[in-house]
Amino acid sequence: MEVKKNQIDDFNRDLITNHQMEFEFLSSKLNSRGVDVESIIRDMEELQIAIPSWALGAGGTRFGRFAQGGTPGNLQEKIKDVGLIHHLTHSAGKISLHIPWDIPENPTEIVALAKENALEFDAMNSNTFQDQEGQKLSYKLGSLSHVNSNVRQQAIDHNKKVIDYGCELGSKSLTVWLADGSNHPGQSNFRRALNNTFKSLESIYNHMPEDWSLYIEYKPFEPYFYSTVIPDWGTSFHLASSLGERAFTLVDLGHHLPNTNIEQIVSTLISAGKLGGFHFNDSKFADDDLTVGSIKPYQLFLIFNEIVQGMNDNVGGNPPIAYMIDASHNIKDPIVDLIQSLDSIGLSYIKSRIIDSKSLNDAQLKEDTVLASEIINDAFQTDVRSILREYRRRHGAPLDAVRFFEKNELRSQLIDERGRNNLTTGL
Ligand SMILES: [Mn+2]
Repeated sequence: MEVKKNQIDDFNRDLITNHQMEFEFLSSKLNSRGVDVESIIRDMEELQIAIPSWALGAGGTRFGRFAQGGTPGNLQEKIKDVGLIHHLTHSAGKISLHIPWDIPENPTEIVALAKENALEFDAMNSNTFQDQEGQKLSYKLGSLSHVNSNVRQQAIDHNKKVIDYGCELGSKSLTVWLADGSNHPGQSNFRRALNNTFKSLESIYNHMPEDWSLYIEYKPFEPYFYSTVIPDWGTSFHLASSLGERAFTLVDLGHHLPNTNIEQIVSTLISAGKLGGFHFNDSKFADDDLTVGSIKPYQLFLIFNEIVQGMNDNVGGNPPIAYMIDASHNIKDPIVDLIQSLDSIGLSYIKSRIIDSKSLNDAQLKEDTVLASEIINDAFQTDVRSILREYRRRHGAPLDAVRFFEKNELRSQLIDERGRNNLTTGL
């Protein structure tokens, strides 16, 4: 399926007058306050969010899965879907593959297709949280932390293989989400499990080429409910610091207990130069994988504030952060949902950029709590949607990507091409 330039031009024609009015009004207001709107629009080009290959199909819950028609049946179609999302937003220029769900059988062809769709390969994701068909040893009681060295070696070899696949695609990083944990007190020796994990990660780390990075994700519970081997950022940070300078912590928004101050974690990690990756999603209760910014947009804005300020000073020498949407949708059209997530990310980023950071700093130093909170609130309450639209317009994208997708019945076209009942690999 191809979206033509004239389709986008026709769509934008109806919205352009209103848009221009709104954008000019907001720009002049912000410019008069010393905000350089043009530089924000320019910098948005750098804010490319990776789409994971498992997010294009219908997600399920442990109770089942409801079919979505026209979802991708292979890696090629997944790349085309991400290409479409990028074409409609100019914000999703990266794809993140999961092995073994998306093994690139013909890397040369896959690299060419990604290039055709203006996509780069972001972090590779390994999987030792499931047993695969024909797998010799089971991960039921752990993988990198397992008490049996043969199981650990199998998990290490899998991660090395994922790095090798990534090298063929031009990826530069590996994300390890370790599901290992225990369900019963006494089942696992915490110190042994952590030590085994470190040794396993060390072996994986040493397999990475010089220009690769390792991202270590953490999660407090699920799939195990008594303990997790890497439950929090402190454990991830400890492992990353012990491994070396190319190992980093990865923050996934959904991997925190309720009410955790995630923006403070982000701030601490950037100060230490150890924030490698960031996974976006939203949640009400646990790791719900809901649309980014749909439940807690204020939190997302505060996180971006820390990222923008932290990366500006960057005293800790933090490398550029690898962003990815890590969500799974079982009700909405996955493409529409990803576009809505990208909208939320873009808006939060813009709002964090219009914070009057100099006045905020002055207020903090003058101990003026009220003024400091007013400055933060003023940025959050500003409707910055016209800046996001202007960014999209300048890159030949529709002013409203969700409406464009629906108005042009793009899902129906995908169903015509791929069928109504095809299966997408993934969760
Ligand atoms: Mn994640």
